[in-house]
Amino acid sequence: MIAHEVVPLPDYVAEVVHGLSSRPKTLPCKLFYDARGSALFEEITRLPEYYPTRVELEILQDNSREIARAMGSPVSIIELGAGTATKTGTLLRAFARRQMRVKYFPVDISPAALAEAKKKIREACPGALVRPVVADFSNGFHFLKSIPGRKLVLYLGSSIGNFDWNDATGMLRKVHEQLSPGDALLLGTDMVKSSEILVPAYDDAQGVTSEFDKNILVRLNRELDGDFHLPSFRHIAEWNPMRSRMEIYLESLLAQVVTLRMAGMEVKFDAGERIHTENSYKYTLQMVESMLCVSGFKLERSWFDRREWFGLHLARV
Ligand code: AVI
Repeated sequence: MIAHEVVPLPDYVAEVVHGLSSRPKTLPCKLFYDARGSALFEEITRLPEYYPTRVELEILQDNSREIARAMGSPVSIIELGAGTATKTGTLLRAFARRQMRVKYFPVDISPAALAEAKKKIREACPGALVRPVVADFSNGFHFLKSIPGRKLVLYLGSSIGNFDWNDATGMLRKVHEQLSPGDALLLGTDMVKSSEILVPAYDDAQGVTSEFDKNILVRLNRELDGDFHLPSFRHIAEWNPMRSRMEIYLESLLAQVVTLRMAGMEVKFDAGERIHTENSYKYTLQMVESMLCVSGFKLERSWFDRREWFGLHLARV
């Protein structure tokens, strides 16, 4: 008798089947972030065209003291989606000048990223007490309740911009529910600007963002036994001023049929047909204020870079 090994299906299969059967076709942008995709995103943050990471860091460097002063009494600092905590050192040092011991709780789904974060913060701010929290935000934010004292929650990098309005406000509301009066949120948002700056930031000359986008197909080929032929798709980045967002697509260059064997699915593409893989919303201050307000927060202060390309917003519970 031949024993057949049962390979469990990844938990995102239903979303992929639904997305690729829809019109227009879509894929969830969370699929970008396997090991290769996370490394490619790190590479994107260092590209000359991709300004958000650099500009946000500049705002933090220029205003950390003021942010710490505006926050007031000793706080526990919790960073959602901390990754390797590349930007947080400066802010923690500013808090260290004002309070006896800085308590920093980086939160991420990846234990490897958190280990790296701990190492980085130890170097940048040696006195800080670092307590990594492994958590998947799709299970909520209950972990916030167990962190003692007044809290400052950081959500940096304009990661909020990858959610549609309802999902963004839904997520912020869930964070708000776990906080107490006096606690605060420091939210990073990429601001509306000219398409001449935005489009190259999402379609760089070296093709790293294109590789990042196509990595979703590489992942489906590997994890769902697919046969996407990468050269038959091209990466597209468009500014949609009506919806205030960058839209990222993969466009089929020809009529073709792709098979995802483990999902039991055949996907037909017309020439020029697209898969919508990501949105990245760009905000005005008014949009930020109403997003925070709908979620229960009150915007207290915003800091910008000199060109107002990126904003950091302190909002109070
Ligand atoms: C993670 N996120 C904030 C990035 C952004 O700018 O929306 C993801 C990204 N996609 C393409 N380039 C960067």
